[in-house]
Amino acid sequence: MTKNFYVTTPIYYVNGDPHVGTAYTTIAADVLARYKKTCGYDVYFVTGTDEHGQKVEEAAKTRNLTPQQWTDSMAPRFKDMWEKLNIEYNDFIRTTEPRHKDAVKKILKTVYDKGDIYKGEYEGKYCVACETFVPENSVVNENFCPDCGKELRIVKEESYFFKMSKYQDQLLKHIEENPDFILPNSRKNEVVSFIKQNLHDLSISRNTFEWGIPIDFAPGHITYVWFDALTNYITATGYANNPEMFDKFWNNSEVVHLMGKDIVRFHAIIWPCMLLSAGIKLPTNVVAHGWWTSEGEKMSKSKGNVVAPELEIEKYGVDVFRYCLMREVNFGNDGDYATKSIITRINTDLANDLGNLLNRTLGMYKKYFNGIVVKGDISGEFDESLKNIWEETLITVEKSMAKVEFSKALEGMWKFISRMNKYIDETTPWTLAKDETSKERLGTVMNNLINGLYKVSVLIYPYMPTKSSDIWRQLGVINPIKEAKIEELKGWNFFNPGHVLGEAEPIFPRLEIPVIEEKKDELSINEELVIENSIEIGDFDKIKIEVVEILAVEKVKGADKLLKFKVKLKDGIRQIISGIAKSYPEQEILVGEKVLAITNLKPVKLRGEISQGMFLTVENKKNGSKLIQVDSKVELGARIK
Ligand code: ME8
Repeated sequence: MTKNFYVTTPIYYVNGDPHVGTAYTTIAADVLARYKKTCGYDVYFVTGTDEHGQKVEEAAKTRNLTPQQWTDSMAPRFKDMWEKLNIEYNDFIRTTEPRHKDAVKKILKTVYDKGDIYKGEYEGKYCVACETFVPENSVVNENFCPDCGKELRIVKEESYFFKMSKYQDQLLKHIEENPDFILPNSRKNEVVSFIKQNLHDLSISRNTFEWGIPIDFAPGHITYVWFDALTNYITATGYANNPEMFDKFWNNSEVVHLMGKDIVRFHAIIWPCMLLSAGIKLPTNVVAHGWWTSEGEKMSKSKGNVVAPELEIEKYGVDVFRYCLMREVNFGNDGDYATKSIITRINTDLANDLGNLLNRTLGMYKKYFNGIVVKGDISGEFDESLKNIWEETLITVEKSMAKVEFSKALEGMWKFISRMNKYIDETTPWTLAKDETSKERLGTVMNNLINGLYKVSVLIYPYMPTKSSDIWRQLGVINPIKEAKIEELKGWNFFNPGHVLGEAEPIFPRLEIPVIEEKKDELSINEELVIENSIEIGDFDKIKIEVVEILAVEKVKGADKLLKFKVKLKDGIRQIISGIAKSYPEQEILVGEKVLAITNLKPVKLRGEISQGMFLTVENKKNGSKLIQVDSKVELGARIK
């Protein structure tokens, strides 16, 4: 009997375009789906968009659109992106579709009939960006969301509650009995300790806005968007209207939900509780991956560092982009998307290791046997070790994929690829070729290599569907690689004598690491700066600048530029003559102001008047030199240092 496998991504909010984060989960799901197909499973893979809720309603409003118009314009952008990334999903679900509304109504009714929904009042804080209720003890800085940092809204409204607390023990028991229910382990521990702090009942209805699925037993209320969204996983498998399919891809299937760590609690707590209440089987695994940053920083539109998959595909090609994402970090860990490490990864793993192996092998086959497969039954030194590593690789891949550890599976494959490169160096086909008596051994060595490449191409197919198919073409295999099965990789003789190999063409070009222009830090300084006519600090200390108060001011007779001031210092009253009359036609306004003056200048006489100091002024092109005024609260005599 064929085994069934159902894999999902989160359904993404339509408020932003897909980016490297959403691409990551979707590529991961595609890799898993394709891998399971190579294992002989009947696979169903669903992705989609989450289209209800306050966030969407408000976003549409700011664009003068109805929520439906807004979501209709956004959903295709996800579909387009998934096509570009070669995502082979079976179904794209939109929560505004009638089939989904039917499913939500059905599960609500079932849970309600069970007595697990009651009417109450919700009073508390709500994060619209995360569409989540935030308990008071999680609020940060008095009114901000602990997850996204946005300001919270106070909500006080009649609401229907789901008795989630009732399922706490049952859920804990399930997690305990199914150690792989939540993967990776670190996330499981986090979820378990959260549950142990006691689950609260969940508010599952809203009645202060309209964009959602109405609740039959609660007129005026719409379904809380997460209760609605999580249900998509059963909508898509026919919960409301296709019992046969539901039986196949839910009840009798492995069910794996993939998501980022941001929403693991919704999937590992709320969703299983909903299913327990509705009497539906729980998923097999809830797998949360880590968070991507870009060149070491959190991705954000305002910083302009959001990694756009289109651009990456243009630079490296789809398959290489998919490979790098899956290989760069362990699935549960956070990762940084940095050009330098991506290019290093491409050059070492793809161009050097795999690309070279393919080229060398096909090049030698062409040179020694004209590209036509020969008989080769002379096993020799190193063959055993190569074959052993292959056995290990198969086990590593199987074990890693069972735990959804993509990078570990790839690591295992590359161990085999490295072993094959080493095998070439050990067996030195070029030496064997020189000796006519070693011809058959040479054939065996070369056959081991083409067989190894055939095997590897099937294993890398889920990650790089096009490149692996290119390898098959170069090996002269005409069947479509998507039909390949891992089960068939047990032997070592895929090629019969006489088989014609294809032409070798480099499939992974080496790339140069671009010299990335140093990002100009707006606050950066020039440490080499030379300052002309610089003075020592001691020179400055000689100048006494202090705060003085203007007591009186008048024009100096016969000098239309000069004003005569009486100023108060800490130790008495002085007279200062200043050439700022043009800047202050109504000089009286200055009386009472505190200004800065140099008070240790040698007194001089100007137009017969003594000046016992000098005001500091700012040259102002528009309206002449102005005094530097100081806040009236600053103490008289305060020194400028
Ligand atoms: O949460 N790194 O939708 P969403 C890694 N509609 N993954 C990232 C990421 C990043 N920087 N940014 C986003 C929702 N993701 C709900 C889901 S499901 C019933 C409802 C990925 O558009 C990751 O998978 O905010 C994360 O969980 C998801 O996008 C959040 O997508």
